[in-house]
Amino acid sequence: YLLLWLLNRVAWAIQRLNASWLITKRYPEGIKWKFLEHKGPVFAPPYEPLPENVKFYYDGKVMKLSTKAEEVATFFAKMLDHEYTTKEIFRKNFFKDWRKEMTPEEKSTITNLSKCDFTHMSQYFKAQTEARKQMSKEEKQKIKDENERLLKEYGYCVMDNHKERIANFKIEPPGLFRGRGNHPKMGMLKRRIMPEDIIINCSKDSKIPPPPPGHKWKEVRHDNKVTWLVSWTENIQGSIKYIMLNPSSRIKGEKDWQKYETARRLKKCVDKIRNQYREDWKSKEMKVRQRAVALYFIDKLALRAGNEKEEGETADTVGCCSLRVEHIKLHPELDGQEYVVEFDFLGKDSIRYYNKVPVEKRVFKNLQLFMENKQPEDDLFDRLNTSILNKHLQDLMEGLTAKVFRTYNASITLQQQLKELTNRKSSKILSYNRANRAVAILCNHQRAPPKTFEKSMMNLQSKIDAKKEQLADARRELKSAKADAKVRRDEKSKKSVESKKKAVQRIEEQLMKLEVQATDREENKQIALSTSKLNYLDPRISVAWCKKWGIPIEKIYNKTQREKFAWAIDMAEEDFEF
Ligand SMILES: *[C@@H]1O[C@H](CO)[C@@H](O)[C@H](O)[C@H]1NC(C)=O
Ligand SMILES: *[C@@H]1O[C@H](CO)[C@@H](O)[C@H](O)[C@H]1NC(C)=O
Ligand SMILES: *[C@@H]1O[C@H](CO)[C@@H](O)[C@H](O)[C@H]1NC(C)=O
Ligand SMILES: *[C@@H]1O[C@H](CO)[C@@H](O)[C@H](O)[C@H]1NC(C)=O
Ligand SMILES: CC(=O)N[C@H]1CO[C@H](CO)[C@@H](O)[C@@H]1O
Repeated sequence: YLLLWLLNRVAWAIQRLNASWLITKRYPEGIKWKFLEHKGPVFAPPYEPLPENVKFYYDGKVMKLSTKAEEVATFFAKMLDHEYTTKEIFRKNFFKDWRKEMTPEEKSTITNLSKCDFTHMSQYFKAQTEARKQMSKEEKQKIKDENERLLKEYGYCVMDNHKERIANFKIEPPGLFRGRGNHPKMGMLKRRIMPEDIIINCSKDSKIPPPPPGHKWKEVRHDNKVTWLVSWTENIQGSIKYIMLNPSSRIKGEKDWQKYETARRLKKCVDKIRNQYREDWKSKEMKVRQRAVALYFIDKLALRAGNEKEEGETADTVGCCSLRVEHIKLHPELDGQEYVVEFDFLGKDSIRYYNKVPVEKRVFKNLQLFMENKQPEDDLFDRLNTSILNKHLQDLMEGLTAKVFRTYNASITLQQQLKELTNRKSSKILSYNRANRAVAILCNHQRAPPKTFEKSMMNLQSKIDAKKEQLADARRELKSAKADAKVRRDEKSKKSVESKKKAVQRIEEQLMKLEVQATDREENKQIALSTSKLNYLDPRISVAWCKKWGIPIEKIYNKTQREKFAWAIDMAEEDFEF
């Protein structure tokens, strides 16, 4: 027996050690990773030569520049309106570096910067900037899509089983150095960074990123004491530049992440805790019995521990520990169920908690005992207060609070409900909201129906009616087109039937969408979904569900929510299990 006990303690110690190690491994000051894999940097796009009609003049005469010289000239042309280009040092530095890029012939011709005329080039770039502002929606979308593709491919790395956001995976394009104030090096050419300049840092057993075709990396290293992935030496000041992990992505989501990790730890030991409090219902000590019944309520009913009043809150609100005799009624039998407890009290934010729950016989008997010889305004758990209960929770599991039970139950319930309610044929969003609602009901996140409810419902209904009429019309048209096609039997009428068919289908789909919306809204009338969504549901469950069913994340999280849950969106895989 002693041996078993000892083994148990050792296992517990290892578990704790492990847990704290996991956390420091991921969010420490000086990270040491075991595994690091990334795709390398994104290089600046190659130089695109100017169109033939854009001219450069030297000493009043048109001159065609070589590609390399032209590229550097465009850097200057783009800055022509800027004060920099009038500064002596800037001009001197630029001219010196530019000449290095010229062919021998260009070098011998172009000897005086004041004789260079970049105005035509400059006008061309201004026109381009203008054109970019006037771009059509589609063109803008195309650019956005491409940026997103790059972010998806290069914007993340894997560090020890976690997908992490990379801060600056794009290498700055070449240009002219500006510097602050009157920097003596201003105007110098900031070279184009090539793969041959790049040092890659990643773990030996990772997929080492391939250099662009025809190129080589300067070096590939494996140093787990640093958190940068890529480095190179910049040519102006000789300083080393790094591509690193996005520090915010690791710190921002950390608290949220830890909260759900705590809830996942509870999942592992909840059975033990439940067995323990069941035992305690029989304890000789009144204090222990009360504690065990309170814990049962917290676990089973997701009650708050209590005494968590907001500053200045005067309403008579209670939680589990501060329940009074008047807040519960005991029914040995009610509506065909045995041992029913009827709760009726004001919880946090003065939301009424009303519930009739059948409980286990032992709990029922204990409650009878606690209520003996008490007045309605006496405390139900007279030997208990919030700090005692919280201390006990800490002893059961590090970081355990009443809220963790809620988070655990809400998250696990969401996961189960999503599994149960979603199938190939169901409307996915409706299923999601139903699952979310099941959780909100569990957590007692009720609300009064919004004032605008009736009106918005009526609006929706009139939309549905209009859509139905439209559908009837479309069906009639299809019918007559079919009849027509039977008589005429030509291509044109056949085509007409096809397009009418499509129209009917489209309207049917639209109608279904509206009807789903109406059902959803009706079911949502008295439930506040956002509280549980924002505070109790591990976002990785939702993200994984979206990935599994191919639902865009925008459908379930709005912009602010996406920012809050960025860590989960980055990290959750399709097969995430809470
Ligand atoms: C450079 O050209 C400018 C303008 O044509 C002229 O004023 C200046 O004297 C020239 N400088 C040299 C060193 O030739
Ligand atoms: C969550 O809470 C409900 C309501 O009390 C309970 O029936 C259910 O068993 C709980 N689920 C888990 C997994 O704890
Ligand atoms: C809770 O009860 C303990 C023991 O009776 C007592 O020491 C403590 O001050 C109480 N805490 C509060 C907040 O009432
Ligand atoms: C997102 O939803 C929340 C409710 O969960 C709301 O408070 C917020 O204003 C919404 N944000 C946007 C950008 O729609
Ligand atoms: C990007 C990069 O090379 N980072 C580090 C990789 O490992 C070497 C070896 O110590 C470090 O010096 C680099 O800074």
